[in-house]
Amino acid sequence: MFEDLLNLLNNNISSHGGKEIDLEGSIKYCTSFKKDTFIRSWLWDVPGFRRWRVTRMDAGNKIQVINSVAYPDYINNHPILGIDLLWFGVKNRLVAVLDFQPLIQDEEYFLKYYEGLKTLNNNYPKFQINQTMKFYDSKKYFSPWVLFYSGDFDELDISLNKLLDDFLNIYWKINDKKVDKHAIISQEEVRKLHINYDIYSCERDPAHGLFKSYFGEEWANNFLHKFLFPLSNKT
Ligand code: BLA
Repeated sequence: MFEDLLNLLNNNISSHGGKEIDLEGSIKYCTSFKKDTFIRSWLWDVPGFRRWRVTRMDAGNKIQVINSVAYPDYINNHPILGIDLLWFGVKNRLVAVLDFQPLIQDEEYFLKYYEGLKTLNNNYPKFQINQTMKFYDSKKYFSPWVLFYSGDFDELDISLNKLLDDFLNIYWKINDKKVDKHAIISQEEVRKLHINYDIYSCERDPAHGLFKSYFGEEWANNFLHKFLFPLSNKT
């Protein structure tokens, strides 16, 4: 479960010039005190990006997770790529969120970067936002075209692999343009917005409770602050 999605994502990153950066000890791999559960992460150095991380949690037929965030270089004001895929086995429930997370909520910005995502969103009606977010504010770092599904996995009559593949290819179209000479946001402002993204996400992320229950509080705190959102420690 999710193995194909993970391979698709990591292969896609490496085929765009991504080089794996080695991660230390328990950040790279950690086993749970609960049976047959582990979490494994990858950090990628990718042209055009200052950081791209991937995490996979495997708790067999209880929980499966793939999570990834790509932060473009500060020189670009491109949206952050956000992927959060979770499957809860007991209820066969899928939570899938894929977005080009906007640095700002601005008409011109949306016009510039969201044509592809808008089309993808139209093609996946079941992923059109039809529920309010409980943990996050849907107007902060989420776009109006976020693909968001929360419900029975069997009611989805689509291939998640195809969706992820399409989603990544559309994101590359933005990033293949290299440096945007007509950036709407200055480099310094982009840096501040990335810091705010990490602070905000670290505060809100429902993953903390999940990690605490499988890997302990100390590991959960360390993982969130050092790996998932390292800029959250900056003021
Ligand atoms: C929801 N994400 C969740 C939930 C969990 C995680 C446990 C709650 C699921 C539920 O409804 O029961 C788990 N989040 C994780 C894990 C990691 C993590 C395991 O960061 C790290 C490995 N979340 C993101 C990113 C996006 C995102 C990048 O990390 C953007 C695409 C979105 N996750 C997101 C949203 C929800 C969610 C929108 C629903 C929460 C809500 O309703 O507010």
